[in-house]
Amino acid sequence: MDTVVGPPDYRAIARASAHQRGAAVAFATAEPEVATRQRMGAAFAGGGFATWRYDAAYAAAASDPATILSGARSVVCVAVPFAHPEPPGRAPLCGRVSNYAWSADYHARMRDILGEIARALDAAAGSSVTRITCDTAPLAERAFAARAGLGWIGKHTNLIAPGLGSFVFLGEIVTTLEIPPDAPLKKTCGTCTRCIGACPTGALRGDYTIDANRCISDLTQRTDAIPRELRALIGDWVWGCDLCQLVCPPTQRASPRADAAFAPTIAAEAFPALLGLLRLRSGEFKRRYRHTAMGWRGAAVLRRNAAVALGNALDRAAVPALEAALEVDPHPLVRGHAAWALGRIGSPRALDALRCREGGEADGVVREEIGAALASWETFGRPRALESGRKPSR
Ligand code: B12
Ligand code: SF4
Ligand code: SF4
Repeated sequence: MDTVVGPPDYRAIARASAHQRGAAVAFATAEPEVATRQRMGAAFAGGGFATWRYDAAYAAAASDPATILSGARSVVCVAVPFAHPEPPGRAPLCGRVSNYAWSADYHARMRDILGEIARALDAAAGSSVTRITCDTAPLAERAFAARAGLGWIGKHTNLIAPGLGSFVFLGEIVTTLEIPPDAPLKKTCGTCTRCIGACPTGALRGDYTIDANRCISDLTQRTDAIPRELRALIGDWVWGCDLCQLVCPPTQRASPRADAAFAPTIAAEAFPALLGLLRLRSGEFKRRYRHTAMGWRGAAVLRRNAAVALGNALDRAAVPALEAALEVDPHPLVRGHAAWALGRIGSPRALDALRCREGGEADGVVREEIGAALASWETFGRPRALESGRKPSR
């Protein structure tokens, strides 16, 4: 009598492959996420994602995995922990980089892990039945991960995976295979509001949505001017921000073993020296940052971010470097933010530097920044920093 061979156990195959690589995995059906399409549509229409080219068409695509693979029936959702402890040895006048960008760009590592799982499924199915994605195609990654029960979405809008917390990267294998799904978790934040209180810019609304225009992560990534009223709230962050996650109780309680590929190799990757960053030119940028998430937007954006963080450091030691940036930086974006930083520090030399450049600056936007930086003194007679009780350190 012939033995009847059932279909391969795709759940077990994907699980074994993911666990071997330290990743958590859960399964969802690939039906369109109607609630997410509506939520996203409302979020985009409300203007909270103005720096992203997201619209109703994107929301529709991102909530339907068939956009990624025609005939999709299941989504294998993967979470990979990345947070490493802060390296010791932070020096003065250093900026702060979000944990996710301390090491090599996560996309490559995620592609490796997702690719291995996909290959295992393809091999079991005997044909190509998968497509992998991680940030690379429209897909509401958190929504599908939540549907799969890989975790739950917190008020900081990140997916919190039980036992791992929210410092996880998400990636998916969309497949035409029919894989029995997992159930969503029945969890919410309850009455906790810690992330909302910890957010310096008020980006978290408290109803599980975000005004991304105010999020430091977005502000440090955008390629145009950072709105003036938000600059002082950025503090020392030069790329990304982790504050809402650092205070999150389930993340604090979690004890994930982070993927070794995401470990910082030197303290400078977490806390780069601001004066060096302000002078960063393309050769050094390519060598130090091109392979990391901090390399996504180019050297001028990092110099701009360094100027803002130096302004917020309120340390007169930064004035000569900011003065040089205002005078010689080839990028008006950097000159404009250097002007703001000098105005924020507000020492006699800083104000002299601004007055000297006022007539010589060719770019109208930079001239306006210089004017605004001086006006904040001339109108009130004293700098905002002093008014709010903070003093330049020297
Ligand atoms: C654009 C983007 C950003 C923007 C906007 C962030 C945001 N909250 O949407 C900015 C630049 C601000 C950003 C910042 C960060 N990002 Co980002 N980002 C993305 C990206 C590319 C798209 C997200 C998107 O479409 N946003 C639009 C909103 C409206 O949709 P949504 O986030 O999917 O959320 C909706 C659904 O989840 C839905 N929903 C579905 N089911 C349910 C159930 C419940 C109960 C609720 C309430 C909602 C809900 O409602 C939500 C609101 O509309 C994704 C990758 C991807 N393709 O998903 C990474 C991604 C979300 N980012 C990621 C990371 C790591 C970050 C940062 C932590 C990086 C950093 N340290 O600086 C911060 C976190 C800031 C924060 N508090 O969110 C990870 C998140 C991992 C995780 N554990 O959740 C992702 C998934 C990338 C990845 N592949 O790992 N990011
Ligand atoms: S990442 Fe920072 S700025 Fe963005 S929501 Fe969280 S705490 Fe606020
Ligand atoms: S800090 Fe509290 S409210 Fe915010 S996501 Fe974590 S559990 Fe939810």
